[in-house]
Amino acid sequence: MTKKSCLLLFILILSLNLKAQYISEIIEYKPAPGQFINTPYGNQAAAQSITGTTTGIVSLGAFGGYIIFKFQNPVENNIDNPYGIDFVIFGNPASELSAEPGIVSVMKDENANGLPDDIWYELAGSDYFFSSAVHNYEITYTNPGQSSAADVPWTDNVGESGYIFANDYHTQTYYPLPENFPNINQVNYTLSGTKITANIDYSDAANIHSYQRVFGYADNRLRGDVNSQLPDNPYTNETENMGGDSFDISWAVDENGNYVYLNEIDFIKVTCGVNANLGWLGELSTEISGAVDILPDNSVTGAEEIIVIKDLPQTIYTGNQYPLEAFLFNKGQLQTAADILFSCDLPGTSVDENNILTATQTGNLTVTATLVSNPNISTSINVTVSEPGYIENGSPNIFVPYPNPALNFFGIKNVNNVNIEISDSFGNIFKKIKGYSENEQIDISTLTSGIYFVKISDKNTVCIKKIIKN
Ligand SMILES: [Ca+2]
Ligand SMILES: [Ca+2]
Ligand SMILES: [Ca+2]
Ligand SMILES: [Ca+2]
Repeated sequence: MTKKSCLLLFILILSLNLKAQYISEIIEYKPAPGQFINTPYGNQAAAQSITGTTTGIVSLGAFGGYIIFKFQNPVENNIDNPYGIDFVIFGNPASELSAEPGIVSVMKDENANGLPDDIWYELAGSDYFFSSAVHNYEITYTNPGQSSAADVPWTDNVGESGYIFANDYHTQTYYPLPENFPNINQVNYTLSGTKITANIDYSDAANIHSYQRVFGYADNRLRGDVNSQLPDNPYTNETENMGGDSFDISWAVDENGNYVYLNEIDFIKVTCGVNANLGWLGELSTEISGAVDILPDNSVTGAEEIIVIKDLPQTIYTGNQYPLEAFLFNKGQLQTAADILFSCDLPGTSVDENNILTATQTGNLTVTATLVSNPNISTSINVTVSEPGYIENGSPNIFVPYPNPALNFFGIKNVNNVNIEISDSFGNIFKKIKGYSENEQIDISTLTSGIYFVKISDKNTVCIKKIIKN
């Protein structure tokens, strides 16, 4: 071989290697029930639509639904990639307020047989280490056995149950049909994975919001510049470059939550990571439009350290205690030794040595978590502090709990066949009632005195009312 042809061959190999890869093959698509399942967004053709592109669309259904795909070549965990990011997954969030977080796991074909029969490692995103994450969550969906849309009952392994509600917009059956999913049991089936808590704001029933997670989830961040070859920096809030959701193989953790180094991976699994009902919008369900791998470019630099704060309720109340949690990540890896200090800007508000927040005055509160060793690294969240009152703003006023305050029993007016959930302001649920109709007496005699929230939901509405127990 001449020197010249050798050089040409080298350039050819280089240019082949430098071509970013799209998904080349769908290995498995097993959705949970959902409003898009058995439609053109939720069948095998939908799953195929995300290969070779970033503009397909497939719905994973409710919690636990998943898709497994691969690229033609392994995806390298290359330290020279921008921000360390190895691949990007695109979803379809319409705005910063419509995140439907999917959890991403990766597998290396360690036994080199071409099959995904090795070990899945979850990529630990920003919410993985919060006390609210449930790491071995399992949910079982039961086929309601109807030929058109019907509520799909579920039970989980933490003693809860509910429905994927049928809505008026999608009239087909939501449980995966045998002609589309021959491998899904037609009586019931169980899906599992890590469950994170979405931050959903139900206060305006016409505009229910699901806020973005900070990093490490699919169907979470907005798409950016279609012509960019560079990924979004997941450690900044702005959408940079191609946008979408950036992933670093170095976020991989084992079943105990310890980081595991993988030099490359062969298979990627995306699982809907939230179990939530968005009222008339239906269940929260992750959608995927495609994925692309990222090429090395060590000229790109940006922020690498970020503090993530666990969400508080949008409204907190004077006199209550709110535990705060915040973590420092460096290139997306948890820094357990970091010393983080909380501060508050509202008079009468304080955080004690156990990071418990209390407020004595109403107003708008900014809680800031600052890295003690470098005060330039900080993150803030904003909440409203209110006096405990009677009726939540923004909820349909016709659903009225009475008497309020109540001692041992209360009822709710103007409701028929709804689900009721009674929780405190931390989201701890004390009571669930299915098929409640107006004026039935709800027993709260065993609850301690204080403020509780009554979540009233049916297939069209979710609203939250406040009640005081004397
Ligand atoms: Ca990487
Ligand atoms: Ca979506
Ligand atoms: Ca294998
Ligand atoms: Ca960014």
